[in-house]
Amino acid sequence: MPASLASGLIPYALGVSDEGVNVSGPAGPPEPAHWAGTAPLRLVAPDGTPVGDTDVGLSPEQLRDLLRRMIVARRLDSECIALQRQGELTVYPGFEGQEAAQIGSALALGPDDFVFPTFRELAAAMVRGVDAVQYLHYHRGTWHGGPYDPRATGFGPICIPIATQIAHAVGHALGQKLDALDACTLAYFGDGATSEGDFHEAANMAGVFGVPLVLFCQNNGWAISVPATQQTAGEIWRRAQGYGFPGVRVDGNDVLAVYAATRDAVARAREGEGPTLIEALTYRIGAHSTADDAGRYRDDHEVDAARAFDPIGRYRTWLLSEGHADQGFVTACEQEADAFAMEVRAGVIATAAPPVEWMFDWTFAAPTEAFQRMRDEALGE
Ligand SMILES: Cc1ncc(C[n+]2csc(CCOP(=O)(O)OP(=O)(O)O)c2C)c(N)n1
Ligand SMILES: [Mg+2]
Repeated sequence: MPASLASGLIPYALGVSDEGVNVSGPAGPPEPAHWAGTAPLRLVAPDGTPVGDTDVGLSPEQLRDLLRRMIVARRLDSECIALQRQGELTVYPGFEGQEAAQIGSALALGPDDFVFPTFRELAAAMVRGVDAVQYLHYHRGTWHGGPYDPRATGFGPICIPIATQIAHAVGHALGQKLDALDACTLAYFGDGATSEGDFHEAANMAGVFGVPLVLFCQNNGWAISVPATQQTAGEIWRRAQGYGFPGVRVDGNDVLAVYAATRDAVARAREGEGPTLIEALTYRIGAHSTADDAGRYRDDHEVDAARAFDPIGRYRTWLLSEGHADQGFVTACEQEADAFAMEVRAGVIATAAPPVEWMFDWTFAAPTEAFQRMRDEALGE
């Protein structure tokens, strides 16, 4: 374990330079604008060279698994966009570029921990064992939130209202604390969510009650068409100090750094040391969702520049150069990803709409007259 991590979060969270260091150095490609400011925790540079202690306690097999999961997740993501374009999904929010942030963080959790997601964490959901076809029911419009079992997977229902899940996560974490469980809760949210009152109320309460919570912000620099610079004047990770717990800024496209930072936050939570706010700097290559045209507000040059920070290319280069995997492994991952995407495609297309009466049957124990009328009309009775 790197010395900085072994001694806890605070050394690299609060002791880093305030002077706006671009750790790529002057020769490196320009980082996305919202990455400016405090240098994030980074173990592998964008070109794949190690810049920190990459021994985060994972075996070679686990290190390979990180790459495999990222390749499979990206392939599935692109298949979902195709499915939406073909009318098989109603709307779909892609996550290309955010694979490291989601997979590195989700893999740092234990089976008894619980995740409160937004609507964009399909990659994290798969780490938790959520069935992808069941997850996609939501986006096909055949079920609310997906029919997967949150208890069995430790992964809550998809949450569309921005930031509301953070308050739910605090409540859940408080329950874990009161029950003295050896477990924690992780809430995912975006940079835009931190502009909501719900974020503040939840973070404040989390600090006051010292709950076992990881607040994981994927800062992609945009809340639909609003750039982070227009909605937040300060750095997100710093807000933690005001709530009385540590904040961490991590390179969200460096899967090892994300894993290390989340693992430490999880350990703090389990040890009764309370919440941690992680700001993962990332960049989403695609639009906000299939209902959005990012070309109306985002410059293509920005997207091209961000590709230099791709989480998969960087990690693959590192993994191969360290001798933990060879090209044959990468090819096998790509083949697995293709086969999996086809399997999920077939599963999604085979998913039929549930009977219309279900919409009514599970709403009221004792239906009102007006409700009964609506039911009859819908069913043609
Ligand atoms: C309470 C609420 N207000 C507005 C919206 C509409 N909306 C959907 S996504 C989004 C932006 C979210 O940005 P961010 O939190 O950065 O997440 P990202 O989409 O970038 O992953 C908004 C405003 C919503 N879903 N809920
Ligand atoms: Mg965002």
